[in-house]
Amino acid sequence: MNIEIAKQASGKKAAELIENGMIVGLGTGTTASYFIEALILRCKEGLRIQAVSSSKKSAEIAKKGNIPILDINDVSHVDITVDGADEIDSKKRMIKGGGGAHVREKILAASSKEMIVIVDENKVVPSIGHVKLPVEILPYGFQMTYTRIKYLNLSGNWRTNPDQSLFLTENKNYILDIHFDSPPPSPEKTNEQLIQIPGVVDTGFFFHLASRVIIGHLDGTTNIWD
Ligand code: A5P
Repeated sequence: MNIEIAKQASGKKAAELIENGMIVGLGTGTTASYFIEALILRCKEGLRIQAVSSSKKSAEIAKKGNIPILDINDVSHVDITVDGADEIDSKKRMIKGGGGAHVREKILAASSKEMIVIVDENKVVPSIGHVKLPVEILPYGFQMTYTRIKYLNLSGNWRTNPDQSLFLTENKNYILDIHFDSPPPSPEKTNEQLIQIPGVVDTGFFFHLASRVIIGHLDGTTNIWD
């Protein structure tokens, strides 16, 4: 499918920007996986890097390709994090977390000197909020946490596994996928209101984190927002 070509193109372009000696933050998701595969090829050609991962899945892919994975608590800094997004607008505001890894992804991105975002062209939108907003929530008192979210006139669905049990993040928390009738006029305000509620670990809103954005197109070309 062409969309895969677009994702792969952005991942490959990002891999070209990685330099010897870097500690690289690995995002999660299909586009991030294309990046990791391209990075493995570069390592086979002689690139020497180490990585920290936002998920077990990305760590597994990298390890299979012999990329050394470090524990985030054993590194003092991350040079560059490369990750996908579910939606991004022209101000580089994003919604992430379709894969349920946004809390770790945000920690990695915030700890990095640079976050490169890799997306296919369909992810670029005039305003974010068409996709559901994943919000990670502590299991303790989660129904009461949801009641307080509903006071904000927001509602959503608890993410489930195929067997209908509640999905658990790698942090052992739940995810509420909030649905907006239309994109929120101020995602920043909505984010502030949500993160002030006890029990909310973090939202999938990412602001002021992306630096370069690599957009992959259906014909396999890319362009970069600096
Ligand atoms: C993972 O939790 C997400 O933040 C992903 O980065 C995001 O959902 C993009 O995923 P795809 O590259 O699979 O579309």
